Amino acid sequence: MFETVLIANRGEIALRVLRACRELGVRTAVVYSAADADSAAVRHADQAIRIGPASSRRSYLNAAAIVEAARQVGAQAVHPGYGFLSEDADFAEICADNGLTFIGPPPAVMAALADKSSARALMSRAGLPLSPGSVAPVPTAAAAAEIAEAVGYPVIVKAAAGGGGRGMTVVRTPGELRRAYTRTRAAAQAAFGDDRVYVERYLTEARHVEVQVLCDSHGNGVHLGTRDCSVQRRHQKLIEEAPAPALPAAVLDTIAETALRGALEVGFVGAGTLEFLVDAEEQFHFLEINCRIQVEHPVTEMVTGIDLVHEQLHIAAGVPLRWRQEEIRLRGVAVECRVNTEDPGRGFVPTPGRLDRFTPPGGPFTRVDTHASAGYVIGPWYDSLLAKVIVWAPDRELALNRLERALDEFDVAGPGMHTTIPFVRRVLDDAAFRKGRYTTGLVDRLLGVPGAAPAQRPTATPAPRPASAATPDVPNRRTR
Ligand code: MV4
Repeated sequence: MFETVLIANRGEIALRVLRACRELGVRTAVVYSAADADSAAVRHADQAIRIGPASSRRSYLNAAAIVEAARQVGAQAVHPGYGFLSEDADFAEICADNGLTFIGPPPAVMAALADKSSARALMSRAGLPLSPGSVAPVPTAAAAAEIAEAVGYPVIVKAAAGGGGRGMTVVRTPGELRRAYTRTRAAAQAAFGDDRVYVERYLTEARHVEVQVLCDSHGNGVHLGTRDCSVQRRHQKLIEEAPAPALPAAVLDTIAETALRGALEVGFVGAGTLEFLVDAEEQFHFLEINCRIQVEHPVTEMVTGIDLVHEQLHIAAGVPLRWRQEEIRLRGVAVECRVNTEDPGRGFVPTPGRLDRFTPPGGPFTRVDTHASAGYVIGPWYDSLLAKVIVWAPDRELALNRLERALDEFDVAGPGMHTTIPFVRRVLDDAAFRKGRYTTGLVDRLLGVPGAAPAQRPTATPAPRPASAATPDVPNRRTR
């Protein structure tokens, strides 16, 4: 095992990684920006290195400063957390060039999978079912139109360099295609410096189901079952649960086993997540693979009893996988909700500021992952994730009741401060959600977004549309 690991992240995930290191007897060093000098990770780490000003570009995205910090503290490995440099193959390579172990897949595997078009081609070759559409990048608007005609409308134009919902345009009719194609390419060029796009049939009313895998550097792998992450607003997840509900165990097993086969086939190493859409006919389609620890990893930890960050550290240190597939048992149901400092009544605008009161919930089978405490100041520079509340119970009904109980206890207050708790409560109250029969259309329906699909049950009364539903996103948040 490593002697010292450098944690190249902030917020709750920096603390999460720090705790895992400490439990394994690994010394911790954390980098921080000027805005995070008073953070919990800085307080708890064995060493803390200031690497730059608040601006992420000049701190948490500054590869040279991070590598220099690792040299200063004598770290052997770098844990990138999620977001920031966690899926940056160039950073992984810079680490390797400087004799540092990047805690994640080999740089070449990361690069091949970061390109969503290439990931699609690799997974298709490995036998994974894809949503109908192009595998190679689509070179012209005419070629896009041809593919769209073949797979049928609606279609979605996606940037090869995108992912996580960035750089995608839904196209409902042939008349809109040329313009959407041209605009998506231009937007992809501006955002990623890469204008390649591909075209898929757009699957509506599907569920977002993902599979957690662990693969070691000796060709062994296991899957840790599924998570449903369909409750998203503008590709920010709000509620995640494990296992995915209301699907037959045989279907979930097939998806999980197929995902693991794909990961092993492409030489994946580390903790990874394969994303699928599951349609109304219970057919599944590969979307993309994420090469990092994910925000929602705790729900998988709660149903498997396996600490995913421990496993990441062991795998990066070259230790053979410590689990056989038969040893991994899924028990009960875990549900996580994200508590963001945002105002759901005003289009989820971030509400940074001082936390005058902050008392997170407690109680049985209730876990809170947070970096915050009373008096802590949420700055405007980074994402607005304040805390994750995760509960476990033997069955889904009790897990949802337990989450509601935990949210009742959560006391957060400060000047101008709002949280996503009231909106999460509305989801937990929703009849389709309660039954586990919900899709990626759920949040838009609750928000009364025009064109949103009706509820699963056509008799349900639509929620009134809040005045805020059209407020645009604030652009300083990172996608995870
Ligand atoms: C899709 C899709 C439907 N059809 N692709 C969003 C995040 C990224 N990982 C892929 N995503 C999607 N890709 C096809 N061909 C639906 C999603 C999607 C989604 C879309 C609208 C609103 C919420 C969503 C939540 C998860 C996934």
